[in-house]
Amino acid sequence: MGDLKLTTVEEMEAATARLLETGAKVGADAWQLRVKNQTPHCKFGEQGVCCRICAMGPCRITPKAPRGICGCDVHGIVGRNYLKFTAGGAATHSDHGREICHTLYEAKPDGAYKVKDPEKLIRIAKEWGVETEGKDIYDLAHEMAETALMEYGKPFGVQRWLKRAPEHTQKLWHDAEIEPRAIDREVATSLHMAHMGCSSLPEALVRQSLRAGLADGWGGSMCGTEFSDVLFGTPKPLDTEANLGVMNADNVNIVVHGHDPSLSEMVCEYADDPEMIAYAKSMGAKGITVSGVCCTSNEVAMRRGVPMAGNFLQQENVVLTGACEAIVVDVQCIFPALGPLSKCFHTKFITTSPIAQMPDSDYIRFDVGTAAEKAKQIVMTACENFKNRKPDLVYIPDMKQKATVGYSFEALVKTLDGVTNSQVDVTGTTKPLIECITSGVIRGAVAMVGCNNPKIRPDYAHIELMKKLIANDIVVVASGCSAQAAAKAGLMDKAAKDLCGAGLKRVCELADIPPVLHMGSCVDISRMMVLVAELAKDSGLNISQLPVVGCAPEWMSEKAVSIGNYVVATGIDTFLGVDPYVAGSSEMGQWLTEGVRDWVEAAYTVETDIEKLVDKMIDRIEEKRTALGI
Ligand code: XCC
Ligand code: SF4
Repeated sequence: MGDLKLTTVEEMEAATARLLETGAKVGADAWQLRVKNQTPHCKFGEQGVCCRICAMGPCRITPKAPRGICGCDVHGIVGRNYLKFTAGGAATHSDHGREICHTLYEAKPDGAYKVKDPEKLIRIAKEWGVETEGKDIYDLAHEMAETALMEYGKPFGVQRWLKRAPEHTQKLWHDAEIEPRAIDREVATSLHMAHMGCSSLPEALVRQSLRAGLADGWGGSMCGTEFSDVLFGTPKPLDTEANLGVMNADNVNIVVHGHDPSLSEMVCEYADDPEMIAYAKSMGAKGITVSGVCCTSNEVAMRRGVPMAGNFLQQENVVLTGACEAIVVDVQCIFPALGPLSKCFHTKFITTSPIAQMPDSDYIRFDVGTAAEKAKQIVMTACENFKNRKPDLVYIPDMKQKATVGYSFEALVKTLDGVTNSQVDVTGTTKPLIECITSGVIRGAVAMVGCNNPKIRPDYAHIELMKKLIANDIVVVASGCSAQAAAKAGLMDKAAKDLCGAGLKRVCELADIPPVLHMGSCVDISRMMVLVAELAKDSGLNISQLPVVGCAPEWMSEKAVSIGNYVVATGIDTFLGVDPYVAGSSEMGQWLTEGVRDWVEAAYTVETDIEKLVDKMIDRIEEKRTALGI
């Protein structure tokens, strides 16, 4: 402890440059090169003013052509595009959640998938009013899986999970008519509204965007998180490592990438199997190293301590090491570039999901029924590929950091239990955290989430923002690629307490936590929703009064916009470092940055200047404190 040396963005960039030299040697393409070909981007697209939802178009709005052929104005076009963007994200997260429910439905005591956290299953069953007494845990699992699956298409009523929110929040949602009904319905309704000749009123389009977002965060994503915990265990703090240096040149390297833990859990299971390790040895390797990229990595890091090779814009780097025997992917955020790139090396690019099929990949179709044998086949394929490695192409940057991860809501509450001087019993609540915030030891919290985007120097915004926040005694909870940026830099090492202000440092010491807490993958932003809901209930405040904000400084995906919408709709001011293609409409800008506040007590701030972005967040947190008189 105390001897922390952060890995700087400059060091990471130097490592990437060295890997790109290998790429150049073998004639590989790279995102850095493709960005150049795509710059400058289409101005109409950037501003969101291009419409091609009917075959009379495409129409694009300019001062000389202020309306499309149907007469739609720029606000309608930008608004529809924004809603469609949201619907894409909500569908994606929610379908991931649905897959998890199906996996739970197939769980068997002697099968590949088991119920690892029966207590959590029972807790959720009670919450949902499902009878648990005397029921076999697997019968209950199947019943709960089916009940959850019904949430996707039920004809009447609103999402069950909404009841977790404080009553005040539920009332806001009800009054604004944004309570999500069936999950699939909100996606379908969004597409319906955005069809030619339906909604072109920004207010209506924004309202549905919030509703579709809520169907994700308080619907599909929450199913994904909660039932993943039931199946694979609720994360608890554990130690791991992050950055490319976690790959091991002596071992068979398998990199898991994507989002759905159903696949990666099985791959990890088999990679630990003595029979497989012996097989790797018989191929000339010393063992097997599994590491991860993107949210699949977060899932297995949180539950198994599997190291994180990197985040979104590092996915090509793992292949460029020349030491990757197989990159095994499930769904989402997978560059189609991995196909041609892996062909420049010995790497096997293994796709596994009917949802994410790509050229130049080996497709080993993975499903719940055959999970065990397919996972074994994947691990064996990787082992057999070890001998095809070209030693002169191997270069793994010697770069990694220690990270303590695994802060599920449950783990967080437990960890913070001791950090209180309270005379009253606060066990199992968020009250210790509230005390820290009220007393000013911690000024507030920021939820840092989202991707990398070449429009922002990769990881720089994540890391610099977090450093400044913790120095100002603001605790950071992180997920997705933002969490991985933190881990790679060293901010999830407990020694990072030395970068904090005196108050947060003290809390880190007392609770034995790092100042940036890894809460999981992007569907796990639902954990953050549960956290703020409980903070509000335990403090008697509204969520919007808490000195808490959300931030996605480098986001790129449709999912991120869906997330932004539900975070705002939950009452949390949200700060974006990249514009969601709404710059072309003053009315849409007005709705998102101000108008929605009348409905949900929070709104967006878009600020592409990173320095200003962090200052604005700190100011907002201090404003909230002042309003509370703390
Ligand atoms: Fe994908 Fe989830 Fe973004 Fe990372 S943070 S690039 S969405 S992996 Ni979700
Ligand atoms: Fe053009 Fe209207 Fe068709 Fe869009 S819906 S492409 S604006 S005619």
